[in-house]
Amino acid sequence: MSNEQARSIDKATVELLEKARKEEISTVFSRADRIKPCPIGAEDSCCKVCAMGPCRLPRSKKGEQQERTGVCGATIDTIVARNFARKVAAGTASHSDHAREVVETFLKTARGEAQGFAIKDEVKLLEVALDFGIDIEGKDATAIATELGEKALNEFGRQHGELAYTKKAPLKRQEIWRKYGVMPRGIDREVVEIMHRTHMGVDQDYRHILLQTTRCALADGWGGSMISTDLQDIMFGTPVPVLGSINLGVLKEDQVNVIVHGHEPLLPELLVVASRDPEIKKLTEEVGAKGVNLAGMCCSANEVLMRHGIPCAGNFLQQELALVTGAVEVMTVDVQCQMQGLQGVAECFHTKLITTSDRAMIEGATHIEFHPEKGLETAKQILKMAIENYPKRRHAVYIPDHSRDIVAGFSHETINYLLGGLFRASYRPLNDNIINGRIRGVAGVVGCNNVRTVHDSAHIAMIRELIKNDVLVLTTGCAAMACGKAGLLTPEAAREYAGSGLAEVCEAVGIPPVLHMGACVDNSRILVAATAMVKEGGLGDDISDLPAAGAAPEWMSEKALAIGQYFVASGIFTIFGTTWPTVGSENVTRHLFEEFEGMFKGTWAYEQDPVKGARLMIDHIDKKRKALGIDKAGERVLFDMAMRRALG
Ligand code: SF4
Ligand code: MSK
Repeated sequence: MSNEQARSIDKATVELLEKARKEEISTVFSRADRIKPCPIGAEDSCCKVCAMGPCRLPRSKKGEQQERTGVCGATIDTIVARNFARKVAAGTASHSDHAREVVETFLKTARGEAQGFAIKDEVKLLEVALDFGIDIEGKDATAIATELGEKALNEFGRQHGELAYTKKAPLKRQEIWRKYGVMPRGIDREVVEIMHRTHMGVDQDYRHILLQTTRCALADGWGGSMISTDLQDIMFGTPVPVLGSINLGVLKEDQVNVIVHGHEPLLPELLVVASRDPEIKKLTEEVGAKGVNLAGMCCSANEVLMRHGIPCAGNFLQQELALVTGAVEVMTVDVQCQMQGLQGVAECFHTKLITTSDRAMIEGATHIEFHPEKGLETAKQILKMAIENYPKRRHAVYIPDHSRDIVAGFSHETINYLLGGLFRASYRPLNDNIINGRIRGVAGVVGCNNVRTVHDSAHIAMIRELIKNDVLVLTTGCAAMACGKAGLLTPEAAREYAGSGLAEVCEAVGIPPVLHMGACVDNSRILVAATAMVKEGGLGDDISDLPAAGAAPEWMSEKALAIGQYFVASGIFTIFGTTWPTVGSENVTRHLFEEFEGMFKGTWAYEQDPVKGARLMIDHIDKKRKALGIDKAGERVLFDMAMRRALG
């Protein structure tokens, strides 16, 4: 096996890694070979929050702590908890600042100030307005949207009370949050409070720090991320299942290739519109190209795939490799998960890397800022640059011949409709199939790629084990893309990979055994789906009662930790792979892995082996089935007419 083959289970990735090596192009893979992870940082036993440090408190090889405290007396527990809290704050801030941008664009759209945007889903507008307590009687869509935008914006700066969406959670869950004082007040406030509490000499009780960490994460899941998802749906349309394609083979040698990368779907939505403009089509023909081929990367890809079927070029570890093809005229990036290494790769080719957010610039890249007021103009300007760049390809193009069809776009609303039908849309059939044992349980497998593991391998190993054991998988982010590349996102995958019970249900409904629910912020859809299952009845009265579990087997970003923390605080058993950031403190780890169970009825776990991780999830699901009294397969009885009449 070549070095490259050992880095990824995806053939397109391996082929382009080989090309990068031969051409001496630096990528995340080659840099990871050079830079070994810092052992002290890996267990987060280093504090640098004041200039008397940094204070390093690593354990010896025998596991003993040589220094018990930092210079100020801070214990290893305080230091590790502070580091963890700051990561969750950064993750929450990232999702929520994305949400803020969405809300501001939403408000401009409602006021008629945003170019190219509209309110597309009026049904969802009404539903979300009701969630925010807006009186919709006698008001038109514009008035409701304006009021909703203003209320949503207030959620960020709110100082007291409870975030509006927390009322959507099961009542029992809300009571738990109130009992432990973790009900989020305002999104920004919870992030700021973590930064304050973790400043030198403030909160120095690890359990207390972790309570605020929980409150902050809940402000992400039941705040920023949920707002983002819902308002995007209202503006761009709630996703319905679409056929798309995935992997680097979606790039086209004879077309102008434009990749949208990052997280905010605002500009990408307008690039979709602009790419269909007759002027753009004419300019494309003039340079001898057969069209503009728009493709997505990372979560921007998930957004445009789910709503328009735009092809998805790849996930996190493939971003530089897309440019190594030599076929990309322009890559736009906005915020999050975009590597600075992209610019170095772009410089090896004719590719223009364009930063588009006022919050993110990359040295050497072209900066064309997106503002909703002239969004469509900006989109056209970018496409024109790409078209002009097409004749400047300097190298032979190499596009791996690997791409697959996928079905994506399973929003909560779609699952409701698909399972229950148009006239009785509900989660009843899902709950019934869980109760009768055809579906053993539900797992959310989400999150990133991490170059310290074999690209995509942990996602696929874990998910195959889950579906083989009749666990329906909901997926988002880079995990979803890994599934697409491995052929798990088509209805046919049910027959090939799923256990007989799950396959039977999937085939009856015509869905894949793994449902692609969107981007990172769309993990909020999983919370909504879990809540809908509870409210449907028969599976307990809280999310923690459900036979359900979560995982991020290849996580790398701070956002993943925020997601994991709000999953756990919502009552979901959650497993992370790759590495775990609190191993420096046994107390902090015990608190998160054991004591949380008693408090939040959900807990963290860490397991590097994805199949063992899946087994732990299945054990948890079985434990919950037993507690619900549905662990014995129900006898399937065929009702004759007399029995039906007796039912009344
Ligand atoms: Fe060291 Fe305390 Fe300063 Fe942290 S806050 S760097 S432990 S002295
Ligand atoms: S893009 S956060 S690598 S899922 Fe959302 Fe992928 Fe993780 Fe970024």
